[in-house]
Amino acid sequence: MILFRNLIPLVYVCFAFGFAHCISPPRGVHPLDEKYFSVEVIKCKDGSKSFTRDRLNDNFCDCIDGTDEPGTSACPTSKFYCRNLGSTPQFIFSSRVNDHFCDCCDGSDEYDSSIKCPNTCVMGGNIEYKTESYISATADLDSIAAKETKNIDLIQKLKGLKIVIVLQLVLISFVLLLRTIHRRLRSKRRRYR
Ligand SMILES: [Ca+2]
Ligand SMILES: [Ca+2]
Repeated sequence: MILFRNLIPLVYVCFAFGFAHCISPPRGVHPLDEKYFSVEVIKCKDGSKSFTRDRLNDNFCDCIDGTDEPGTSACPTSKFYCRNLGSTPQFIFSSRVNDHFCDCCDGSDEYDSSIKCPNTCVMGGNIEYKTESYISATADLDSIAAKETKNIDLIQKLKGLKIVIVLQLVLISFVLLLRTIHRRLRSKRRRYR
């Protein structure tokens, strides 16, 4: 019966705010802090005051230390936790939440932004890793292109050299032919004398 009574408000919250609120942990919260935020009245971590659960991530700063806004940029002192599954989890400054720059490799910091951050965690790193890989790949392509250009230049030079050699051979053959004709003519002249 007690369990049933506890379930009624939960079901109501689920219908009122969507089932994601029932299943998902609060946004920007470290897994070890999930229990801390699971109660109905939550204390600011600096002990200054308390706030009700509906003020958690409501985009209004209630605690000076930012305890109530781990998932928004409302409190300048709060930190957003990126889960980054498949890579390294990290905390980022709340000012980086929805600032139109991808900071978490799972893209979770830009959940309400005009830009869409791809999840690059499974690619073995973060955005910087991806950018570095891209730069590295671009550099490799440039290097290959430069090598190909050098090879083409070498082939063209060899072709030019081949033409020069062929022309020289033709010239030498022509000279030899002229000399042979000249000798024959001279020998014929001697015979007629
Ligand atoms: Ca709040
Ligand atoms: Ca960001």
